[in-house]
Amino acid sequence: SPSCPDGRKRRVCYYYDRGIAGVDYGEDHVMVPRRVDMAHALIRSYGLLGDMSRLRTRPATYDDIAAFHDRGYADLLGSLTPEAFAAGGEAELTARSFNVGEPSKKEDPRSVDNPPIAGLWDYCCRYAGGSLAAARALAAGGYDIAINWSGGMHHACRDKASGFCYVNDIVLAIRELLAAFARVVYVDIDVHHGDGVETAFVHSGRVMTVSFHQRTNNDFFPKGRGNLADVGVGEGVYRAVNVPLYAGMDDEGYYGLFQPIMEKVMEVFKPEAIVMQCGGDSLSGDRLGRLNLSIAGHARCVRFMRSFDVPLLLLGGGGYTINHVAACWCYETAVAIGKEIDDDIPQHCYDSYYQSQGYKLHYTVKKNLKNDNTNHHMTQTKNTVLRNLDKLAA
Ligand code: V1P
Ligand code: CA
Ligand code: ZN
Repeated sequence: SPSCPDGRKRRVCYYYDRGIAGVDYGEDHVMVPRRVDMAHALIRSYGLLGDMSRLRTRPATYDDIAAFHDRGYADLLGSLTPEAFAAGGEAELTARSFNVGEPSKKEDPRSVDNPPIAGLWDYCCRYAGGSLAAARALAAGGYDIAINWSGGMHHACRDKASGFCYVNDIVLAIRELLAAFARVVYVDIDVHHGDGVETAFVHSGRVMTVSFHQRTNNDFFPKGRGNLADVGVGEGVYRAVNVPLYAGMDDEGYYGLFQPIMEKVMEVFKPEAIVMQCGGDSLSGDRLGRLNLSIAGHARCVRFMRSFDVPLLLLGGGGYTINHVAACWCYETAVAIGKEIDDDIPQHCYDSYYQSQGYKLHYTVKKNLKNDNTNHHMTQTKNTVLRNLDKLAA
């Protein structure tokens, strides 16, 4: 089958913690944790759970989280409640100092990226616990691919929340992998730049970070990050890779950059493990992103990373048109397993969400969206990145 060109199956383990489905960022917020429950229900309805080990997830502990995060920040996450925040005073001030319920356009709830949500600490421990358990399963050698669609919170910083992310489960997972593997590559196909992960390892010679992301007038979130010229610092020079893209990018243009760049990354850096953030906001029709990838185009990148036969950690991330995201992560789960699945969505508890796409997994991308990526821009970007990577070749 096309998802398994080398004819080899992979041992896949899958982490899903039901405690995440009910988390609520607020009525007007675009981040909907229930999309992971939708993906899970779809995965189950396609019968894919039988092709993977579903392992228990122990929520991350305070010490797990404090291995990367500032203790003052971890303490805030562990103690903040929506009630204490609303009461004002010390709790609100401390929260705001860590960018939770951050000050922005006054009293406009829609502008609060990181709200002081109910069950905040529990939520962080659960999604981070999944990524940590997945990393440990790969480090122990029992599995080839580990999946946690509730992880991938790439913007969280050591001492502050950012872009809907509170705890950076990716950084925690990579640190865990570094105990078993000499070098780890991180690749991020979320429409946003993976700034939290890049910053955490910008000096590291053992972690290469690669992000493909949208760039519009230099003000697309996170503002000012992910420039082609940002290549890492000190031991980390040429081990940060940034691929800025303009709106309207299609499957062909995206893969035309992804394939040669990741091939070169694998050749010169020779990682012993891969962490891939599969944010679904790079898909066509996303509420925040303006790229034009199909599910097949997005998943082709996952299939390509899988083909190297290096331990692979698959994580979620952004994705704001939730029916598209759930369909995408279900399809990518099938790709990980090496199984082709039918385009017709089986009857299940969430099937009404897929009515607008004719109950098909592979919905149709926008036909008349302008692609702002010229061939000239894409060739220049590719050549600059490949030239930088050449400097790492022995
Ligand atoms: O642009 C900003 C902030 C507001 N200023 C202080 C800067 N925030 C963005 C954040 C996007 C986060 C993406 C997360 C991820 O990469 C990983 C999970 O996908 C933002 C946007 C926007 N269009 O960029 N926040 C919101 N929209 C938003 C919309 C509705 C409700 C709350 C926030
Ligand atoms: Ca990205
Ligand atoms: Zn994103």
